Parts: sequence; C-alpha cells; structure tokens
Amino acid sequence: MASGSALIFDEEMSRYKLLWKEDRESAIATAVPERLTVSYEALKTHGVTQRCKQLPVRQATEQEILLAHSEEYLEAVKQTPKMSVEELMAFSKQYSDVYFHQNIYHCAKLAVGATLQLVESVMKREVRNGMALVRPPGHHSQRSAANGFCVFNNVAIAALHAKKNYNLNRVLIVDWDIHHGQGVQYCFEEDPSVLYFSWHRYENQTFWPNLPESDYTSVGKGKGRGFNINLPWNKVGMTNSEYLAAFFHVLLPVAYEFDPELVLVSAGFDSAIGDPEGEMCAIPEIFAHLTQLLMPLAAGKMCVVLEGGYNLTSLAQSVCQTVQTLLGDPAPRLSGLTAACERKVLLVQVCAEETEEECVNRLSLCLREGESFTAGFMHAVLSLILPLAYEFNPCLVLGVFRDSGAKTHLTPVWGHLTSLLQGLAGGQMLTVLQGYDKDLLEVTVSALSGAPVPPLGPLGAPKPADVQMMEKQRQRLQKRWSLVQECWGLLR
Ligand code: Q9C
Ligand code: ZN
Repeated sequence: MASGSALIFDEEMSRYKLLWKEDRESAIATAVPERLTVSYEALKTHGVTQRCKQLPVRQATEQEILLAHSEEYLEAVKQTPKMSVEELMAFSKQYSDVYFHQNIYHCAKLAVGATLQLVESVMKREVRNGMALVRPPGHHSQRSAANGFCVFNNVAIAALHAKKNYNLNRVLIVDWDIHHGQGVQYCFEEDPSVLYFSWHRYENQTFWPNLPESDYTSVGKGKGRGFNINLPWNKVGMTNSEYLAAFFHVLLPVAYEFDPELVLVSAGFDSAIGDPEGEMCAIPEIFAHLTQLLMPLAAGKMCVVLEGGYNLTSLAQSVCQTVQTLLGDPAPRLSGLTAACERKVLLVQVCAEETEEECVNRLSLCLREGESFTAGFMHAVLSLILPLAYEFNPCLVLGVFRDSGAKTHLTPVWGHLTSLLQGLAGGQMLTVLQGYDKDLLEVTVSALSGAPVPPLGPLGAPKPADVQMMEKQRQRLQKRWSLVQECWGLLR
C-alpha cells in the first residue's frame, strides 16, 4: 500500500518577474516570485519538508505540452526567451492579465513537469499523495492563449497525461482557487471522464474573467453534460461555513457518485482571508478540512497543485495546512460555523437575484439534469451527519457501529464515515463496535489509523424522497442542537 506524501518544488520557478510598470487595474504585479519561496520557507519552518518525500522537478516535453495546447501557441511561447523587454511587453499584450519574461518559458515547462512528476509518483504508488509548488499557475491558460498569469495548463495536462498513460476513466479536478479556471472548463467540457468543479468570485459577472460561462448554468456539453460544476459566489466575504456547505451539499455528493480514480486539486489560496484578489473570509485552516474531505476519494490518490494566492502570509499558512493534512496530521478544530452549512443558505449566495425557492429549484435542477445526486446512505453522511457535526463542533467523536449480523454492504461506507469524521474534534475519535466481523474491524482500524479507504464504486442516485426527508431531518435536528447549546450556556 502506498504511503507518504511527495513535495515537489524548485527554486528555479521563482526566477521570473514583471519587468515593466503596469497600471494597477490588471493586478499582474501581484504574481510575485516570493509567492513560491515564502510557501516553501513556511513548510521548512514547520518541519514539514523533511517529513515529505522531496522529488526533483523535470521539464515537460513538447509532446506533453501539446496534450492541451496548439503547436502555434507552443511555437510562439518558445520565442519568448530571446525577446527584448519591449518585445515581451508587446507579446504579453495580446493576452489578458499575463506577463512574459525571458525565463518564464523555462519555468512553465518546469511547472508542467513538476505536476507530471507528482501524478506519476502517485499513480505508481511511490507515495500516497502530494503537492507540487509551481509557478506559473495553469488553470486560466487555454489551447492557444496565455491568460490570468498562466502559460501552460498544468492541471489539465496532468489529467490528460493520467488518462493516457494510466488508462484512467475518471479523474476529478477540484478547483478551490477563487478565480474560475475557464481553461480547465474549456478543455474538458465535452469529456465525461473528467469531472471539473470550480467555485469562484463572480458577483454576477462583474468580476474577472467576467464570463457568462462561469455561471452555474454551464454544466458541460454533449457527452460531458453533468460533468462540469460551477459554483459562482455573488458576494465577497464568504466564510468557512459557506466553503464547507459547498463541499457537503454540492461537490462531495457528486464526487462520491462519480467515484474518481485520481483527484487533482487546482489549489489556489486566493480563496483565503486577506487575499487582495478574492476578498473572502475563510481562514487558512479551512484548507486542512477541504483536503481531509477529499482524501477518502480515489483510495487517497490526491495531487495538489498550486495555482493562485497573493497574500503571502495567508498563502504560506494555507500551504502548510494543506501539506500537513496530506501527511495525516489532524485538521485543527474550526469554531463559529453557522447554519450557513445549510443547503438553502448556500444557494442564496449563489443565486443572488432570485427568491430562495426559485434558486433551490434551479440549482438542483442543473445538478439533477447532470445526474449528480448520490445514493441514499452517503447522502445521509454528507448532507446530514457532517454538516450537523461540524456545526456542533465536538471535542470528541464517539462512533458506535452495530453490525446487524446479516452481511451488509455498509462496511465500506462505515470506513468512509470514519475517515470523514476525523476532520472533527482535532481528529480525536473513539469507535465502539457492537458485534463485528473481520472486514468491519479491518476497515475501522485502518480508517482510524489514517490509511486510505477502498472506493465505494460508482453510486447511483438516491430517491428524491430520501433527499427531501434528509433535508427535513437535518433542519429539525439543527434546531434541537441549538437548544442544547443554549442550555449549556445557561448552566455555565
Ligand atoms: N482585479 C490566478 O489566480 N486579474 N490568476 C484580475 C481583477 C487577473 C489570477 C483583475 C487575476 C488572475 C492563477
Ligand atoms: Zn486565482
């Protein structure tokens, strides 16, 4: 069984920068070299680097770059190392929000290469998971265009490479950067073998890149219909609660139903508090939880690849949280989570100009058309148990599982539940098995020890009636628990 986490980094990727003055509007000046060095230094300071398997970067081959880009575009970028500053400026101007430098082509090849090294070591089971600290980022770049600080689409190339070289049928890309990875969307829009999820600051299309196709109505095309999920934020200031609600109610049910063989994360940390681009309020610790919630998928095969993140403090802390969680450290407890963990509240953030009911109907329609609801039991885990538990914020989790005696298919589900619940109470969990067989004991012990859980296999959709019932149940319980908390308040 694969164990350990890879960390891929090379200082060389910090060796390009903006060479001219820009008007502050474009904000390209925020894409500084220090983003990378500060992140790596923070990992070193926290003793994280030596706990990881550090892999060397390599340059991507032309063939690999051509998986996602046109020959004309590659040829054009290839000319940039010889250009004068004036020429680089003129070259940059044909694209939106990006600058070129004599060394950026070299760095872009290393960024793709580093991402592929990571995918290869995970797919060959040399490590369980890992992170690539790369620059330039990738998710905005398109077949024949640089865009939004990105030159080559690192994660898109990684997905195509994994599909081709390891015969994968299902790759999940989670894009938690605060910008829409339109380049990734364009690449896989018609491809049902790659499920792309992105949340992003949108503000009814007034935020960059101002595209109508970043809205939640873009669900994929043709065979790929249902395999593209956009979650646009129409306000700034989103918190831990909204981020978790998005995972519990939108991403995770679909991800479990999809049953990926590999999880790639477009990990931009401009979605964290203090970022000048994102202007959101979720704290760096949230990334420990987002990571933890994705780790049970694909038997733990998870590759995290840096995208954006422009507040150096918040970026460095977020990177640490992510890598520490990949290594198996317990995620820190989050406090102050609100009822925003509720589905309805989330939907209102997404659909600003509609009534709540219109909004619920529209979004669940989009999802349902895309066949994106999971089976009953995992649905209960994801949209009932986890939101309530996170809101309750326990300091200990006690799992009691009773084996009915009859051979059930619930054993693997219990393994997943055990894994997911470890995001609570700083990972302090006790489990009581009342009557068990060998399988149940094995699954429980291995999940508790942080080993990857075997995938559940693709799940069917739960009955709409079950979904409704769960929603009711959750609201009922939520009320009771706030009552319990009030009583405790009075006793104190
Ligand atoms: N104030 C990444 O995070 N500038 N790219 C937007 C709006 C472009 C961000 C200007 C931001 C690109 C990888
Ligand atoms: Zn971004």
